[in-house]
Amino acid sequence: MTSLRNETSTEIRFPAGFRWGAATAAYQIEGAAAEGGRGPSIWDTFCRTPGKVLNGENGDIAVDHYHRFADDIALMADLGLTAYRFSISWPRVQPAGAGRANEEGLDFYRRLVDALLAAGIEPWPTLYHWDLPQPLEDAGGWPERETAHRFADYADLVHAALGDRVRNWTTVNEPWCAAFLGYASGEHAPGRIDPAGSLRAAHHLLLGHGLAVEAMRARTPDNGFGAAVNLYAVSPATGDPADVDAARRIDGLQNRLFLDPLLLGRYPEDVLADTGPYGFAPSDADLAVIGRPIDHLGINYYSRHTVAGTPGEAAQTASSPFSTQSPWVGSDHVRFVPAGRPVTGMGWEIDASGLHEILTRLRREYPSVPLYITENGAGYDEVLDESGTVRDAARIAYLDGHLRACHEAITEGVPLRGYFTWSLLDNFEWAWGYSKRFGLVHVDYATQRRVPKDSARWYAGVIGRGGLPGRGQRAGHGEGTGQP
Ligand code: IFM
Repeated sequence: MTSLRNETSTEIRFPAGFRWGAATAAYQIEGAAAEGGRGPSIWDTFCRTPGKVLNGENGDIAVDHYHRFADDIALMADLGLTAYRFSISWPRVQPAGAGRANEEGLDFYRRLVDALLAAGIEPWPTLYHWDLPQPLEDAGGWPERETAHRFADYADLVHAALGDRVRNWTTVNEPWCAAFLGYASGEHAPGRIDPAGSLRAAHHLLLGHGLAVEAMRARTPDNGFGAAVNLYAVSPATGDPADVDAARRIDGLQNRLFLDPLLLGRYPEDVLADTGPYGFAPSDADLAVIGRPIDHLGINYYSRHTVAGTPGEAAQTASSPFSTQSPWVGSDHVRFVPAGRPVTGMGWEIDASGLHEILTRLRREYPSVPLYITENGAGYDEVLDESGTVRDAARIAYLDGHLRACHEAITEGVPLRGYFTWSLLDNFEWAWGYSKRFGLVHVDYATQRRVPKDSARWYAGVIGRGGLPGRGQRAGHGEGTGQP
């Protein structure tokens, strides 16, 4: 490998061709909920259910990206992004979740992709970022096997429209959240509390991924296909066997339940045993579809879980201010405990070393596949200051620390090929409504005015120089105080 470290300036350089991106998702930014023939999704319904989303907010308008995408692409170009990860809204493309495509919906994505390509930015679409068409939920949702087949049909429609200009595709985003927050704890849409159903949902999301890849690959075998999973480093709170067992269980449900079928073609035996009472018995034939080789794996990383298996007080790790139910099916006795690290505005502990741990673990324990960080970022409750900008030094420190962890993994031989920060713009943060801001760019939700934060300028500098200043010159450290 060519040297990634410029010895004279001690700058940390990423490999040539490393993709520098930012990520978003359709329901969180597009708005235009009733335009262009879009149908209702489970998030439209969930947001209208009292007590599910903070302040009763919703994505009807969001940050109006549907109408402002050209301006948003200009912002991306100013940042120097080489790739942009966005999601395609299934109910915009196929309002009933089945049948013919809504051409007006596809046209929006044709225009978006063409404008990205014209700006020299690689489009990196995700086909499912949680906005299931409501009619499919009415027919049983992800716990039903049929939904996986409907997803593959939808993927095929999108691919037929865009496959000539999109090279890299992500099927499903964070199937853990879609399955367990959606169907076990009910913190996310569709808000069901059905532990057995949530395991079937996880399986059908993976099956949908496999079927979709099969369908798309048949048309363009040279395109790249993968899924994006949200992985956590997991540590036991102490060496007590109950805590060690708790860490095994949470690692199993969070990480291995998705990585093993995708990369090894099997489910982890211990997780099948932990969830045994819920009758989860996936077939080998399905696993063969799920486990077909992929071209890249997306990793969404935010934090580390520290867990205990003994009774006591638990930390707040909920994905909703209204959370009451555990999403950890078969392991709901596990407590999430604070390990004393600084936290983001979401209350998530900042631990860049966990990202390095995950990347090197993937290299050690799984067959080699090109990796991308498809999400990484920090949410805060931010306001514009008197100078009219956001001095988000804590976000810069977070990103700096995590990029250093990525670089370290690359120097150790991990095939990490790109990094997409979450998120380009402040947006609708699911059950937290608009209260948490993850963007590099601040959005005034009343006027839709965009103002790049300090972190946007900082990230543009990183992209411009293809790396970070050397130690001693660094902007901050994500593992330390959370402050630069
Ligand atoms: O906003 C979400 C995104 O939709 C999925 N991954 C985590 C982000 C921050 O919570």
